[in-house]
Amino acid sequence: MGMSEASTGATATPGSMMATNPGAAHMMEPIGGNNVQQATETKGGQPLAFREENGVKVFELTTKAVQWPILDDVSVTAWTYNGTVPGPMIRVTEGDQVRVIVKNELDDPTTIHWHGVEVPNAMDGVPDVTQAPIQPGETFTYEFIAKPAGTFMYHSHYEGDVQVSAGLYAPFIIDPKEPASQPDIDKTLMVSEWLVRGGQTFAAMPMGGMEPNYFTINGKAFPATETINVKKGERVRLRLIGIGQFIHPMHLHGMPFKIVATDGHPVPEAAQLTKDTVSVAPGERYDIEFVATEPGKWMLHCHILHHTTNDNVEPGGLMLVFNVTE
Ligand SMILES: [Cu+2]
Repeated sequence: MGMSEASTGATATPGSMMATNPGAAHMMEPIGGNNVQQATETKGGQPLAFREENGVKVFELTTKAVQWPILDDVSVTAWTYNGTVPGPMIRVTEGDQVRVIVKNELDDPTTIHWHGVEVPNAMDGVPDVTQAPIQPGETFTYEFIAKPAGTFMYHSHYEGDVQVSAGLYAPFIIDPKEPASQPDIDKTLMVSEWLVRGGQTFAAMPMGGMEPNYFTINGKAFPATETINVKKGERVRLRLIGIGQFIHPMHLHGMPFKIVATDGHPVPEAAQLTKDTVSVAPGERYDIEFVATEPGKWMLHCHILHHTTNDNVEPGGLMLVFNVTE
């Protein structure tokens, strides 16, 4: 997806496009690449294994394009970390020395930003500001101490409007050194959007002709979203992460919740709001907790109700079921 291709004027454009700046052409090209493989994994956001080298936790990521199923019969062309959407979860403990080796197998340059993690400036992943972009075929190593504890994420910072929308995002969880009481269920849910038209995938964004027609939680649209099974009386923590370009007021049926952390930082108990809906804006994280007191199949869904459709057909998109049993 280089500028030479963009300047030929052969760019496929979805719908009515308003951008006339040639520099904006990257937004309008379909997500693709020379080597798009079928995804071999079906679940994104799973914990990434690491090795220990002299007290450093070493993780390896490879950026690559895959066909990623968001529904049984709908796949998107996604740019991924290690072949899944979201990419694999990096989960470490506060104070850990972390090294992440990133190999770029995309046709485009990329970088990684450690969103909310307090890293040294040179590790912040902003192209041409804190580092040179990682060119196709190149490898770059990030290294930093994991701090503070909380719910964070990592994502591309290179042409982020396209690359993040295309799937280059994943959870980064830092557990406290001395954890407070642990919930029985601890789920991280990353919310985003897609534009699929004519069998091609485009980066969805809030501009004319680029609005999304699919919406995913952890890379899946309802009914392909995970059903979360909970026993009555269990305490549930959800780490909601907005990583698309739209705001999503996430509403839980059946049981109110408390907002226990915002953007990774704990909310003092006296300040914790009791809510049944929380708007998750792009880049934000909300950790919410509730006790599953009522048996039944309870929905968590976005309350912009168009976001609970698949290509304009309800039900779909940003819905998932909590199955609370005795
Ligand atoms: Cu929404």
